Amino acid sequence: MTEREEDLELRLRRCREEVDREIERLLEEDSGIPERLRDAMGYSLRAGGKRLRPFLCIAAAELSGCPAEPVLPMAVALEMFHTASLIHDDLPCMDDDPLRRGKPSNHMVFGEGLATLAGDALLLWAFETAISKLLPVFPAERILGAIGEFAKAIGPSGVCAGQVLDTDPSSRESEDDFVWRIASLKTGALIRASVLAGGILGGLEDVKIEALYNYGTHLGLAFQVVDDILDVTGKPEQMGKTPGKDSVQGKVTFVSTYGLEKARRIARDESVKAIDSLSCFGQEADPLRSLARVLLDRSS
Ligand code: GRG
Repeated sequence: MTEREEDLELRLRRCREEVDREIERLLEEDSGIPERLRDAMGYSLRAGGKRLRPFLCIAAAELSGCPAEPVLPMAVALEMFHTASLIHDDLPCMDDDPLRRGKPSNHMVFGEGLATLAGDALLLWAFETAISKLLPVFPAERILGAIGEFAKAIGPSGVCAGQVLDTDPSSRESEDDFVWRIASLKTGALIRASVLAGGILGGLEDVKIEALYNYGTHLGLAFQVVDDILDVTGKPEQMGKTPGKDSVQGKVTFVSTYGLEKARRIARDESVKAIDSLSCFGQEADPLRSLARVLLDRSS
């Protein structure tokens, strides 16, 4: 492992610990949540996960010298929504997966009704948390900017749009760029919003926000291509979910569209483009650069 990769490992671990601590604190703090709902939300929030979106948000905020701690509520909000989307994605009416993050999916433990509500509640708790905890710390226009990017990324022209294209056969299109559209909406939009939210809260100037936009776009694509590759080549313990489901369900993926080798090339190209997007930053962007490199290693 290179020195930079070791540094990234350490940063990722620190971020995971901070996010996990904050999640525990919030779960304890809100006494208005019925116990069953708290259990269901807590089950998926505590089930592990790389905490990649919080890491991106914090690393982007740090580009302007902003410390991690005040940005933590935004980082946790991104993880809350991400977890909500995984709960809903696993439901029998969607991808119908009994396994997530190496454990039985939420609906397998709590039933479909409560799992649906746990996802709904996490989505809305994300906004409640971000707004209430950021307001005393950041100027209102930065909070609005960050939350605006978040909302746009996950709504009807973001993650939800991507999920419809991915799961509804009637929305299928035949062109090659369909798979790019699904990936950039279903996965890329939230990854991009994570870096944008951090950058905006940190007060970066427009040209640097644009660089983060490009970085997030390419990183999000690389991430989904790698996820598609792992569905074919990965082991259940590496993925924490059922491998091989994409082809069983007839999903349009980068592997089904281009084959394994070309998919690997696309992942590499997108990762390089992500790194190139950061040319206006100095060493302060090394964690974001290293992440794009390490991400690729997962698929080789
Ligand atoms: C909750 C309103 C609402 C909408 C959700 C179901 C749905 C709409 C969207 C599904 C989106 C989805 C599951 C995209 C896949 C993204 C992806 C590649 C997830 C895996 O992310 P990792 O590897 O997972 O970061 P961990 O477990 O590490 O967090």
